[in-house]
Amino acid sequence: MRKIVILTGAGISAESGIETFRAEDGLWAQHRVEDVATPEGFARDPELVVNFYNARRAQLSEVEPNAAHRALARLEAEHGGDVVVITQNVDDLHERGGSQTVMHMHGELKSALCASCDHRWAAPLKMHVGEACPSCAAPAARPDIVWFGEMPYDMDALFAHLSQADIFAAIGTSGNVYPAAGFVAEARRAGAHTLEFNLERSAVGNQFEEHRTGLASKTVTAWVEELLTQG
Ligand code: BV8
Repeated sequence: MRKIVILTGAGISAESGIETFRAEDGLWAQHRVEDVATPEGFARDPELVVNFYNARRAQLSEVEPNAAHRALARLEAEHGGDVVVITQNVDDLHERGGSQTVMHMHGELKSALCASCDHRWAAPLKMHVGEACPSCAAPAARPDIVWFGEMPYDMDALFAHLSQADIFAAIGTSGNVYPAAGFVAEARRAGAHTLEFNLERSAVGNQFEEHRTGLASKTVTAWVEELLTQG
C-alpha cells in the first residue's frame, strides 16, 4: 500500500482559530521573530519569551481540532498503508483530532525542556523563568520549542520517511522556513507524487505537481474521501 507523508503548517490550524505567523494580523505581526523565537531573544528577555508561549499554551484550551485535522486522522485509521504527519505546528490539534503518528519537528507547547540536561516533561499551563528541572534541579526550564537557528527534532527519521514516500502533501504552510520548505524536493527525489493544499501558491509552490486551492477543512476532507474510495 502507498506510504503517505504529510507536512502541516499554521494554515491547518487557522480555521480552529489559531492565528498563523505571516498573515497581517498573525503572530509575527505582534512580535519581532528575533525577540520571541530565537535563543538570543530568550537570553535577552526570557520573561517576554516565556509569556509569549504561555499565552499560546493557554489558547489551546479555547480551540478545537477542525475537519482537516479529523480527515487526516481518518486517513491514518482507514488507509491500509503508512500515514505519517510531520507538523511544524506546536499546538496539539492533530493529536486531539485523532492522529496517532505525529512528529512535532519544531517542538510542542505542551512540553517543557531543560536547557541543562535535555530532560523533557509536560509543561505546566504557565511556565516561569528559572523554573527548576524536575530531573537535574538546574533552574534551566525553557519552552520545548525549536527556535530559529536551532536544529529541528528527528531530522534523520523525517528524511527516512520522505525517502519512502509515495505521496507527499504539504498543508497550510507558506514554505518560508527551512528545512521544512525543502521537504517537497526530497519527496520528489524519492519519486513521490506531491500536492500542495493552500489558499495560494506557497514560496515553494512551483515544486508541487498538484495544487488544491481553498480552505483546508474543505480540500483536505475531499482529498481523504477520494483516497479512501480510490483504495
Ligand atoms: C535550522 C517554532 C539549521 C516557534 C518555528 C536563509 C535561507 C534558508 C534558511 C535560512 C536562512 N536564514 C536562516 C535560515 C534557517 C531558518 C529559516 O528557514 N529562516 C527563514 C525565515 C529564512 N531555519 C531555522 O533556523 C531552522 N533551523 O535551519 O537549523 C541548523 C543547522 C545546523 C545546526 C543548527 C541548526 C529552525 C526553524 C524553526 C523555527 N521555529 N516554530 C514557534 O512556533 O513559535 S518556525 C514557525 O514558522 C513555524 O513552526 C513554521 O515553521 C513557520 C511558520 O510557517 P507556516 O507554518 O508555514 O505558517 P505561515 O503563517 O508562514 O503560513 C501559513 C500558510 O497557511 C500560508 O501559506 C496561508 O496561505 C496558509 N493558510 C492559511 N489559512 C489556511 C491556509 N491554508 C489552507 N487552509 C486555510 N484555512
